[in-house]
Amino acid sequence: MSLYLENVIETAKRKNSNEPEYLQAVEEVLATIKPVVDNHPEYEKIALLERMIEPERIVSFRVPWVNDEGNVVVNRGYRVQFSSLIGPYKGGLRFHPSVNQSIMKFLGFEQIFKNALTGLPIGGAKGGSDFDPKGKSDNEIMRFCQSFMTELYRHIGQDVDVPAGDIGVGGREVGYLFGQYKRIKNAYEGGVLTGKDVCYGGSLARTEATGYGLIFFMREMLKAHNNSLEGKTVTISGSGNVAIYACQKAYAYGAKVVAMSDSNGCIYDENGIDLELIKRIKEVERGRISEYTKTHPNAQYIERTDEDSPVWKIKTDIALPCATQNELTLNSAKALVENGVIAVGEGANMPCTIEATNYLLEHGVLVAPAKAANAGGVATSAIEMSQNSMRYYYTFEEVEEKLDRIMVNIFNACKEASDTYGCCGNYVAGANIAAFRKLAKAMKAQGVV
Ligand code: NDP
Ligand code: 2IT
Repeated sequence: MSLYLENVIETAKRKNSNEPEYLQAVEEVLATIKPVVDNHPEYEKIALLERMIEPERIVSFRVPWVNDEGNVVVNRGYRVQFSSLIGPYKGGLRFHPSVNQSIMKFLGFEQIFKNALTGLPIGGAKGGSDFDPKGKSDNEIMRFCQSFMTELYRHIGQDVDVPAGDIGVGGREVGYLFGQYKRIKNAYEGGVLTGKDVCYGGSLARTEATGYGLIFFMREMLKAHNNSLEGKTVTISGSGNVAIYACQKAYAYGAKVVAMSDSNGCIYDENGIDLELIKRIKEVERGRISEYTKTHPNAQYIERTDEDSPVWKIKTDIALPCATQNELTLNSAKALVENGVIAVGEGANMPCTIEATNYLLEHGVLVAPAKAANAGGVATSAIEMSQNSMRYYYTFEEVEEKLDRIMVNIFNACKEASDTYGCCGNYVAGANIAAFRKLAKAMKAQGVV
């Protein structure tokens, strides 16, 4: 690694020693862009890498709200406005008890690269709270969202920063957030949030977009290696928004999904997962995946007992981690390889540890990296923003067709970069390089800001 890159990493480690996820994301990118950085000695003088890894702004705030028992609860809210280089800050909101500054920064950092890959004019951001939506009533969720937005509203706007959903934030939460924003601003700024319901300005196919996009990317990657989804066995972690629609599209291409999970465990159904049942349990009843076996007693529920999810021990051709960061460890990667996995597609953000990714690549497994493979969600958010600006709607088919084209372009960009820089077939490096080249060019063009 060049001295400049080494120095940047060392300084980042020193300045952010208590932020492991953020450092992991930065190191993964910096380790792969060496060939580009080596070709541009001028980057060091203009501190290009130092500027790229430093968020433009971090906002952290108190979120007090009243629970159903009448007690006041205080959570912490965040918005990391990482980069406005190529468009307004853009990225989701995560409500999960694990949320902290390190996780917000890693997600914001990854978002810059992902958004650059979409080819659309969106910068990078992430936000959220350590609020745990599990077991909360609708009214509690609404009061929390209203309190959260009462602070967040002053930092966002349809040309400034446009949040959306992520873990724990779906259509219901976006609705409450939008309602409060509109009330405070006394203006209908449709494009201030994406992931809205279609009845008040949302885009058709946004709900499906991340999962569908993941499968479109997988289709392209397999095609480039003379393979396809047809007849393949698929296992998916998670059973939320991304997992559900990845499952739906995998079926549409003739694959068979045999396992899905949540944070407590996984179900294995050798006849193929009954997706309608999963949707009812997770989307309507907001229940646990273990309930699946009540309707399908022949399916198996395997409880999680340690950090390695049982879902990766199941034999599969294609593994799709669609739950959370670092959910696919080196142990899991070894189990997958032993069982003959062909491809891993990252629906979640940074689901594979660095050791797991390296192990998979070294063993000839195709890896579809998160920044590229799950970019369909944010790309469709950008399509939602453009529909809001035009005050117009595209049909479901129109949005899906645009999404498909974007995912094809993203795969081609990853492939071109990996071929050009001598890491043929390594789309992890390809995605980082393709995005970095664009961002570096924009950063140079805009001067020292
Ligand atoms: P949801 O909240 O809809 O679903 C999350 C799923 O992941 C649930 O099944 C949940 O299980 C599981 N999960 C969450 N945290 C953990 C954990 N610590 N360990 C094990 N399982 C966990 O979220 P999404 O589907 O929207 O997001 C999933 C992933 O995809 C995230 O990494 C997100 O950043 C990424 N992503 C999402 C996009 C979107 O458009 N929504 C776009 C791009 C990426 P449980 O119910 O037990 O918590
Ligand atoms: O990680 C992600 O890309 C998202 N959660 C979606 C972000 C968005 O703005 O649609």
